[in-house]
Amino acid sequence: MTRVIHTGDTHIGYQQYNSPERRRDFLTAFREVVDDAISNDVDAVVHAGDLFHDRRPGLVDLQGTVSILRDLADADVPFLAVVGNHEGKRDAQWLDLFADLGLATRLEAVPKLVGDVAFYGLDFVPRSRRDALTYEFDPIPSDADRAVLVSHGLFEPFAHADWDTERLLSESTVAFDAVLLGDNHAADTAQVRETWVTYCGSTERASASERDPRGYNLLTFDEEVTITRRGLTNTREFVFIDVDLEAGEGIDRVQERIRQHDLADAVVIVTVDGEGKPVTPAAVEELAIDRGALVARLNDRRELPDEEEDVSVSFADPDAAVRKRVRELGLSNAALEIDETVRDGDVADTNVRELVERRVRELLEDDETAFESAPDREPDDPDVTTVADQLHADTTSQTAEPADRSDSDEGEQSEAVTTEATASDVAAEESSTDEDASLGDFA
Ligand SMILES: [Mn+2]
Repeated sequence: MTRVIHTGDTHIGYQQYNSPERRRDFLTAFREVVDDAISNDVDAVVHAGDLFHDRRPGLVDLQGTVSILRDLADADVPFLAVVGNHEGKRDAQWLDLFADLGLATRLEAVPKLVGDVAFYGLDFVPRSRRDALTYEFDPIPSDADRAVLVSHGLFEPFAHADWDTERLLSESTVAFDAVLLGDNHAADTAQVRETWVTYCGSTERASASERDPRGYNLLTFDEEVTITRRGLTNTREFVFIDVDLEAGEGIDRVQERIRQHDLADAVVIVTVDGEGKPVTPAAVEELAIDRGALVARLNDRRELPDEEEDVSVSFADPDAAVRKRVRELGLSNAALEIDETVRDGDVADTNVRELVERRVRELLEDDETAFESAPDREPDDPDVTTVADQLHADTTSQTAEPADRSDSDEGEQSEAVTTEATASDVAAEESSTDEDASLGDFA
């Protein structure tokens, strides 16, 4: 019998909501998974990608990761992993460094045997290159009873899928008993052509859309393949407060609802829908922080007119001018989030188009009015372009060039793009109304 933990999407180094505590949380969650692996004496920890939130993790995050992997290695539990879309670099991978240190095995087309199970790996592959994939793997060793593929991407038959699992399984030179996946942060399991296909889910919430408790999978390979879900107990508490306001109701009603919850050390997500009067983020966030919350965010789904804004712009500070101009566009929070993704220096150029497409789809699924503009100008103002126009113009003009020259430039970005990102990074840090700059289920 062979038992392994299947985890992934740990996103170490993510300073969510600009909170240093949140940054530590992602490392703590990985620590808990590894501690469980050691105390349960499993045969391996399998990581399905996005160990790091981006391809430039900080030194403290790297030190913490090495320390955790060292404890796992000292307990003689192998760490087998593939590279996710967020952490991928052009030449060598962080995972290669850990392998050099004897702390990890990078899974590939040549199997790694654990007990009687042969583990294969397939790193994240951008969609533009998937048609050319041949799914060729080395034969299953004669002393193996089972074959397992570990990969990262949005596979069918799960939500937002763009990767053909049937084709993978039918064209693969190896018959897999199970496919262990990362990328979709929602844990789920299905059967495709007699093969178990499963997502372990993220270990900390990388976006406010991840409401379910976090955990990982425990797989047992015996007469049968058994997939069991295990919950994590030390993840940051998230308190979701959904308020549907009636006409005439406002901040008083929202605050009343906030007071009904224990918010100590929690991330508090207040979502307002319905009608009623304007509610300012500050009024919500201050009360929640007063009551002990670590972080609080207001997500106002209603369409209410904004107050007039001062339109003067100083060009002494170009970054400030960009921030101001973006605010004046009357973009929805959803559009602002996409704008940040496009200009985010941490997203590899070749991934931008795909990430934006995924995020737009998710936002629309969540709320079909997500991209309606904040009506801060007269609708008959001839100077107003629609949000769709803006978004189209922004994404096409900014992604076309990097995408076209893409193949040789998967990992590193040009100076121009890196410089562009500075403004959005600052804007993201100063934004108080937006959620986080994450990519929801796909971050
Ligand atoms: Mn991820």
